[in-house]
Amino acid sequence: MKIIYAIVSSDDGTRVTDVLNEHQFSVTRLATTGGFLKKGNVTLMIGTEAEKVDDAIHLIKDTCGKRQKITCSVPAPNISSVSAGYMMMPMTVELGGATIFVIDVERYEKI
Ligand code: 2BA
Repeated sequence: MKIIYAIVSSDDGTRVTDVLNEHQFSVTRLATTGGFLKKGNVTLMIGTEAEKVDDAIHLIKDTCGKRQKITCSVPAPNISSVSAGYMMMPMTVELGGATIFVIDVERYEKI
């Protein structure tokens, strides 16, 4: 038996929990905060047999792996139209990703 801790972005938390549940993984979702950025994220706790760990990690990677999105930044109200035009240029931002820990479970009981 293993326990997987997967820290994902808050935006991906619900989707990845649903996908894992659809594949018969039990998940506990914790609302957590990154120590560096002090921004909310989600930590998933998934208890599973050792041979299913890779399947769970593949599902997490497929659902919330790093990806890119093209977006336009919104100019601040006090910026001139010339600067604003420049700031409205599309830019590529990176989203998603997961930090995963896999830990041995010494004892597992449901009472
Ligand atoms: P990531 O490395 O993708 O980490 C995303 C979040 O995953 C972290 O949020 C933290 O909640 C968790 N995490 C990552 N590695 C961990 C570990 N070894 N142990 C426990 N939890 C871990 P934040 O702490 O807010 O970090 C957000 C992003 O800021 C990180 O993205 C990384 O790119 C950067 N970062 C974190 N610590 C840094 C540092 N000391 N110096 C420079 N950049 C840092």
